Amino acid sequence: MAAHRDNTRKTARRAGALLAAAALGGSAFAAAPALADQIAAPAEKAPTIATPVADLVAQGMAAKDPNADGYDKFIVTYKEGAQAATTSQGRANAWGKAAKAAGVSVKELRATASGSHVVQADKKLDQAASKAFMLQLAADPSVESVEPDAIMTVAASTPSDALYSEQWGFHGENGMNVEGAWDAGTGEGSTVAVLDTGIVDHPDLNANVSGGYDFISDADSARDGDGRDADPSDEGDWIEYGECNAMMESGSSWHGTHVAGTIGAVADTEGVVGVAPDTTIQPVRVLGKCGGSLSDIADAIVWASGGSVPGVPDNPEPADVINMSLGGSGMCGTAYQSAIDQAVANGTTVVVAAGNESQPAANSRPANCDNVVTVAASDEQGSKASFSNYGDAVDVTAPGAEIISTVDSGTTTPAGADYAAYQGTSMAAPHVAGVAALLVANGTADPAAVEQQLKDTARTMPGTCAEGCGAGLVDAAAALGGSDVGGRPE
Ligand SMILES: [Ca+2]
Ligand SMILES: [Ca+2]
Ligand SMILES: [Ca+2]
Repeated sequence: MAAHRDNTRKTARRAGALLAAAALGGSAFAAAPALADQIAAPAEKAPTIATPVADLVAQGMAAKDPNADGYDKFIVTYKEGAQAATTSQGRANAWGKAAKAAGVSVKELRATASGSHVVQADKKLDQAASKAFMLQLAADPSVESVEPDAIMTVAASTPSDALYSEQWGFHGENGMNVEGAWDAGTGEGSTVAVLDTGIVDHPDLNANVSGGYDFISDADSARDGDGRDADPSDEGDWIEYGECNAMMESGSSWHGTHVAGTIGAVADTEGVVGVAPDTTIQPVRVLGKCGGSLSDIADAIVWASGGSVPGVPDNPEPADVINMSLGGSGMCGTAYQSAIDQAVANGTTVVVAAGNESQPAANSRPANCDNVVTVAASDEQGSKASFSNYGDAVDVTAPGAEIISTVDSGTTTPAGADYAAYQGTSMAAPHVAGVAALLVANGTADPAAVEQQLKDTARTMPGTCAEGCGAGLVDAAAALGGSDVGGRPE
C-alpha cells in the first residue's frame, strides 16, 4: 500500500461534499445525505505506511502468559570472586546437583553482558520444578542468584499496528483511553451494524466483516444496477459537477469503510486497529450517490436490530450496536423515531453523530431523536472540534479530528486498500460505537445501561467546550472498569 499521497486532493474533494450537503439541506431529499466529514486542512504530515517490524510478535491482545508452562532457560549469576565460577567446569559443578535432582541435562549457552551465564535444560521445567531447580542451584556456595530467562512480549494492550502511533484518539493525552479498556476485552461476540455507504474489500477489515445488506432502493444512487439486495459493497459516491446540486465534483469518500475501521479494524501489524478489534462489523448500505433516503435508513435501523422489513430476509445476526454517522436537518420525525424505538426495544444501542454544522445538535437528525447516543467531536487538544454540533442534544463527546482509518484509494470505483485521515462527528460516533461494543461483549447489553455507563464514566473535557459536549469525553477504560451495571437482559 502506498503512502497516502493524495491527502490534499481528498481534502479539496471532501470540502466539495460538505457544500453539497449544505445545499441539500432543504431540498428534495427527505433525509439529507451523510454528514460530509470535513477533511481537514492537510495534516502536518501525510499519513505514511510504515514497514511492519518483522520480528514483532503479532499476538492476540489477550495472549496467554508465555511463561505459564515454566522455563527451560535460566540466568545464573555467580558470586564475585568465586573461584569455581571462573571455569566452565566449575560452573557446571554448581548446577550439576540441581540438574540431577530435576532430571534434566543442562548446558551453558553464553555469558551475558553483565557477566552472568545463561544455561539451558534439555526440557522445560514446569513452574514448580523450575522453582525447585533454582532453589537448589542458588544453594551452591558460588552462586549469588538464579532467575528464569522469562519470555517478554509486547505489552499486552499495546497494538503493533503500523499506524497505531497516529491514532491519537486511542492513546493520546486527550484521547479515549482505549488501551485500558482492552484489559477487559476486545469486543469478541458483539456485532456493530454500520449504516453508511457500504464496505470495500480491505485486508485490515475483512476478517471482522460479516453479513449486512444493501438498503438503497434507488438504483441510480446505488450504482449497482438495482434496488435493495444482499450485497452491501460500496460502489462509490463520487459526483460530477451539478449532480446533487453540487457546485463542484467530488471523489468517492469510502465513508462507511473509514467508520468501520475505527470501530473494528483488525489488530495485527498492519495499518490501524479498531476500538473493538474483535467485534463483527455488519455493513448496512444506506448512503449512495447524493446520500440516502429517510425511508431506506429507517428500514435499515429496524432490520439491523433484528426487526422485520417487508421484502427483505430477516437479519440472521441482529446487531448489538448501530452506528449512524449520517444526518440532515429537521426535527427527528416519526419515521426515524419509531425505527429507533424499535431497535432499542430489540436491545440494540443506537449511536449517532451530532453533525458538523457547528450549531446546536437539536437542529440535526437523527442526533435530536430520543433513545440515541448522540456524539459530538473533540480535537487533539481535548476541546470541542470547531465543526462539531453541540448543546443539550449531545450525550457524549469522542475524538473526531484528524482520525486515520481504512479507506480505498479509488477516486470513483474501488482501486485498492488505503488509509486516510478524515474528520467529522462521523469519526467521533464510531469511537463510541466501539466502546459500546466492548461493553456489550463484557455483559452490559441493555441500551439504556450502555448509555448510562458511557455518561457516568466520561471525563470532563480536558480542553474547552463552552457550548455543551454532554457528559464529556468518553473514557473507554473507565467505562469498562465499571461495566457490571445493567447486566444482560433476557
Ligand atoms: Ca442494489
Ligand atoms: Ca448492492
Ligand atoms: Ca490493523
